[in-house]
Amino acid sequence: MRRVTLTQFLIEQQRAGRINADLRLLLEVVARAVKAIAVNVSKGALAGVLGEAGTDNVQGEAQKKLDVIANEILVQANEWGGHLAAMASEEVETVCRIPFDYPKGGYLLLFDPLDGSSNIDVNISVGTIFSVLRNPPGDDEPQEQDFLQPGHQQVAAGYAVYGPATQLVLTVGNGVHAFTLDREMGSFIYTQPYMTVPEDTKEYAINASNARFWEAPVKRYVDELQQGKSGPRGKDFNMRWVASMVADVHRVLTRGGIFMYPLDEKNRDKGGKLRLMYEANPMAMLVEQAGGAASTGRERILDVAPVALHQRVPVILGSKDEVERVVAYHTGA
Ligand code: AHM
Ligand code: MG
Repeated sequence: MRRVTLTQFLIEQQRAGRINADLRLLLEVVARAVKAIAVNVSKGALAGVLGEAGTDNVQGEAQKKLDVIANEILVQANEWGGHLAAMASEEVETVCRIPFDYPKGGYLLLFDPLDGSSNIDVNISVGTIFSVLRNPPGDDEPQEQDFLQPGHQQVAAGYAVYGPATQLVLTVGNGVHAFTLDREMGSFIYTQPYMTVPEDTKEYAINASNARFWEAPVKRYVDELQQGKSGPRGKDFNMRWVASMVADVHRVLTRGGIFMYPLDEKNRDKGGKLRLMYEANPMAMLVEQAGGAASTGRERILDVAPVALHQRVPVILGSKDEVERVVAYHTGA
């Protein structure tokens, strides 16, 4: 069987006029960084990379050593290629600038270097999430303001999941495509073209320990699912919660379902739990590109006008009918 590599896939996307040479290079470099992160994640205790780094990130959360390592790998891989105007990372408070001795390009790269890092020490899947925007013309030294573009302006988005296999899932606005890392060859092989979120679902993902903090529409929706066959939905639902958004969303993209980190009494002051620019927007683009839907409960995620780099939002995404139902419960439609 002929194997198509990520490199070949990207060259074909360029030939078809869907991406230019700079965006191709950008995605190649992100993929290379992801391979380096995968090596570190898979070595675990052998490389002494587990545990706390002894520092807090901008969100006031304790950083794991691998949070810091993954961030450094992404920044160092991307700063010299000439394709970026600047970067922003969930782990860094301000805009990451391109060192003055390297050329600058037209794109902005945003990432969550290691999502789900509370799972690292227990050997459960973690991931990297990224989003690509255009640098607004005329701004040579991008400021935070230049990054604050709504998610529908993303030109590419994707994630890597470091599970039993390492997979890279990406979109450039033409469907969702998945690649699996062949560790012996060191290359990503095209394994799932045009992923689609199955419409019919019997699976939901939410951290149910927060149930007492949820708003009424979420309580109602989950309560109806839990009533199973004898309730208004007339069928039984299964629940899954990995607590790595990448792994939970990967499952939704693969076999359907709904993923929710809604607004609740605990996270209301912050606006939600998950980050708009590094988590919600890229995942929303992927899910929409796969035929699903993504909402805050009150608004399409990709239409949220960002006000801050590290802004948080409620996230409800997955199979379209289910997301629309949760939105209807919120809006009373
Ligand atoms: P992180 O970026 O600091 O790892 O936090 C985001 C993660 C998501 O991957 C996951 O969906 C969520 O936090 C889990 O939160 P909780 O532990 O409250 O269930
Ligand atoms: Mg995260």
